[in-house]
Amino acid sequence: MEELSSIIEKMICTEVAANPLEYREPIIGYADANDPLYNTLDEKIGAKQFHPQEMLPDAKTVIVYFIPFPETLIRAIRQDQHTVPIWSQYYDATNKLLDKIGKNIIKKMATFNIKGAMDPPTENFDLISLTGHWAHKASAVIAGIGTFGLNHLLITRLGSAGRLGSVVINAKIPPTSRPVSSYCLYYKNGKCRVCAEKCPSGALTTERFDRFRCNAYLDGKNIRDDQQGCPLCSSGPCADKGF
Ligand code: B12
Ligand code: SF4
Ligand code: SF4
Repeated sequence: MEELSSIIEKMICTEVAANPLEYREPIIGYADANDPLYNTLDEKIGAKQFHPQEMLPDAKTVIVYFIPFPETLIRAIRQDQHTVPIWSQYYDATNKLLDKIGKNIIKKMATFNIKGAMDPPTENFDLISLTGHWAHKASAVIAGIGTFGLNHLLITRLGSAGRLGSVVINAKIPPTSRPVSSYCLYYKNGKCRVCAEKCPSGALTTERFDRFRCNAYLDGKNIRDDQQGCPLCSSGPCADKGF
């Protein structure tokens, strides 16, 4: 039988290519559901996180997929405007695409008698603490498809401008390896602070990320559909590549 990883990768790439919006090539990785890093997340994140086995009792693998936004979008967000309609358009459309991909992976796995479970790409967080119980970024870091940047986003080899999802399954796929050093220039050599300098709300500095301040800014700004989100911390040199 064809390798499970190759079936999953073909499915994700086909879904992304068939989408009316353009994207770059998805990055797909696998975390061992028993990776000891999962036991450290409550402390690192400061809120109770689901272990993969709380998502699916006999979880063995977490599939993570990052869908990088296209160069046209990255050129638009680098113009430093606070409202970028293409960012809003991709924000909504990519959430739907990620949800569809996750549900299709679970359906496909069922044809091999494999169980799957997932959480939606977003809207799965507590509105008071502004923290989710299943953080896709944490699984992406454990699967090695990227590292955290000063912008508090996942930076992959194709950058941080993109969105990601994850699915837990009860079949074993060999885990992908983790990069040896950070993809962020600030963590690499201290030579970049662009995301913090661009942040219009003051939420992001070299010392901290104040999610309440970021959220208050987003709430105040996102009045119309074409104003959703803020692209500025996704628009630095790591928007389209990791270092
Ligand atoms: C709640 C939430 C928000 C809240 C609060 C953000 C927050 N708490 O971080 C608000 C509304 C403010 C927000 C804003 C944005 N969000 Co948001 N958000 C989420 C959500 C639902 C949960 C995030 C969460 O709980 N994070 C907690 C932890 C993981 O994040 P953290 O505190 O930054 O992690 C630090 C430490 O805890 C530690 N750490 C955490 N885990 C681990 C694991 C290991 C192994 C290690 C070593 C360290 C470590 O290091 C991290 C960096 O210092 C996720 C979807 C999801 N369920 O995953 C999307 C998500 C994180 N958001 C996303 C995006 C794109 C945005 C915005 C750009 C939206 C916009 N403006 O248009 C901004 C960016 C703000 C920023 N610079 O981070 C994307 C991230 C894409 C990417 N490339 O990383 C996600 C994954 C949605 C998606 N499906 O793609 N978001
Ligand atoms: S803009 Fe620079 S400092 Fe900020 S996350 Fe990207 S590489 Fe790191
Ligand atoms: S999304 Fe905007 S306000 Fe929030 S941290 Fe990023 S740049 Fe700052």
